[in-house]
Amino acid sequence: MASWHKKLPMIAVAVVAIGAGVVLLLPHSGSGQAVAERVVYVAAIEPKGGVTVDKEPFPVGELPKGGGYVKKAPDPATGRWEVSAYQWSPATIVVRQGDLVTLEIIGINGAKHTGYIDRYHPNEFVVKRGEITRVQFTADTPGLFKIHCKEHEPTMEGYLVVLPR
Ligand SMILES: [Cu+2]
Repeated sequence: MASWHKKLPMIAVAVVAIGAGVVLLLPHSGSGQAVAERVVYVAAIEPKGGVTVDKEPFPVGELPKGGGYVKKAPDPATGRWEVSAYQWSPATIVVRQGDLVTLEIIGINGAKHTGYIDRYHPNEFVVKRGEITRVQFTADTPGLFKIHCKEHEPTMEGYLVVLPR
């Protein structure tokens, strides 16, 4: 965590020595709430449903392209068909302006996800199944910012919501 602070020069961290002790002061907002270090646990998931054609006919309509939607035609042997959609879970992440944010992302479904976040993490990061990818940034600007996955558009799209202080 010590190296974490070194990466954040815009956060004015004042160290004040009082007597023999040292007190670490984080900046405060007008509302009196201190800047927080937030760890948000995120998963790359693929909710799936399936049924056999004797119970529900296979829907013939096309789903939007991009890799996010997956529909498997009925298995000739069993008659079972399946549908799924890739998602970030949670898809909406809410933090406050000034927060030091770590997204700890686990890959559960899908071999690989190439993600990026508008403004806050334009450089791509990769999430692999069974591995954790950590994405860190300081939420310095309020607003809504999309969280993308290049392999699974349009469904694997989330929002980072940065609330103003
Ligand atoms: Cu993906």
